[in-house]
Amino acid sequence: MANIAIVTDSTAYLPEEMVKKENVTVVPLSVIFGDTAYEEETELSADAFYEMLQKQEELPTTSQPPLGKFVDVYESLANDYEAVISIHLSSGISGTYQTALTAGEAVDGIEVYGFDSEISCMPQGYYVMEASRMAEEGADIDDILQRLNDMKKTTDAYFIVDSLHHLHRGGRLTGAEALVGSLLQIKPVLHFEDKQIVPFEKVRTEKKALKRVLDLFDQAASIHGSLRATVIHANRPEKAETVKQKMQEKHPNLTIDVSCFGGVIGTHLGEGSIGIGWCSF
Ligand code: MYR
Repeated sequence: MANIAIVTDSTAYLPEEMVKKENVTVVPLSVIFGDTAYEEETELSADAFYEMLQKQEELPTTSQPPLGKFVDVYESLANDYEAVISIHLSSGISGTYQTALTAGEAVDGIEVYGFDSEISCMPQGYYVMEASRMAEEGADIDDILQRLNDMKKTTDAYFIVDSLHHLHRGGRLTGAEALVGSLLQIKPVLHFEDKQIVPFEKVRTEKKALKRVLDLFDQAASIHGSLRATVIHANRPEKAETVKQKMQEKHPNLTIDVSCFGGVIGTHLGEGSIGIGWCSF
C-alpha cells in the first residue's frame, strides 16, 4: 500500500483544518504590489489583500510558485511518503500545474502524479479534501485518481465580476473580444470551458446574473441529486451568506460552504466578485 501525500496550491483557499492536515501541503502563489511579492494566505490573508487593494493606486499582479519551491516540497515529502498527488489550479490560467509536473520529474525517491483541476478555489479544494480522505484510508494511487476524474464530471462553477477589466488586464479572459468594447456595461456570467475562462452568458445587471447562476445550480442539483456547493466571494461575506441562505432554503439537505477568492484570484477577478461552485462527492 502506497503512502500518499497530497500537494495543492494556495488558490484552493482551503479551510484551516484542511491546511493543518498531516498529508496535505499547500504551495503558495504570490501577489505582487509594486516591488514586493507576498505569498498569499501565509504572508497576505484575503482580508489584508483587499485592504491593500483599496489603499494602493497601482494594481497588483500575480506569480506562480518557483520550480525550486515544488522541488523542495517533493524532496521533503520523499522522507515520509512514496507518492504525491499534486492538485492545481487550471493549467489554462496559470503555469503552476506545468511547473509542478516539471519539478516532479526532477525529484528522485518519490512518484509525483499531477492532477489538473481545470478550475480553482474551493472546487479545487474539494478534490484535495477527497484525495486526502482517501489517502488516509489507505486507497491506492489509481483509485484516488479515478475518483478525482469521476468528480470532474459533476464539478462546475459560474461567477460574476464587478468589472471585466481585471480579467482582461491579466489576459485570463478567453473568447471575449465582443465584450471588450462594453466592459463596463454588462455583467457576464463566466465559467470554465476547456480549462479557460470564457463568458457563459451576457446579462445586464448583477441581480439577473446572480439569479441565472442560482438557476444553474438548481438544475445541477436536480440532475445530480447530492452535491456539495460553495458560494465564493471577493470581500463580500454578507452577500455570500445571503446567497448561501437562499440556496440552503431550497436545498436543506445539501452542504453549502462559504469560501473566498483570496489575493491571487482576487487580483484577476476584482473585489466584489461572487460565484457558486459545486461537485458531487
Ligand atoms: C498566476 O499564475 O500568476 C496565477 C494566475 C491566476 C489567474 C486567475 C484567473 C481567475 C480564476 C477564477 C477562478 C474561479 C473559480 C470558481
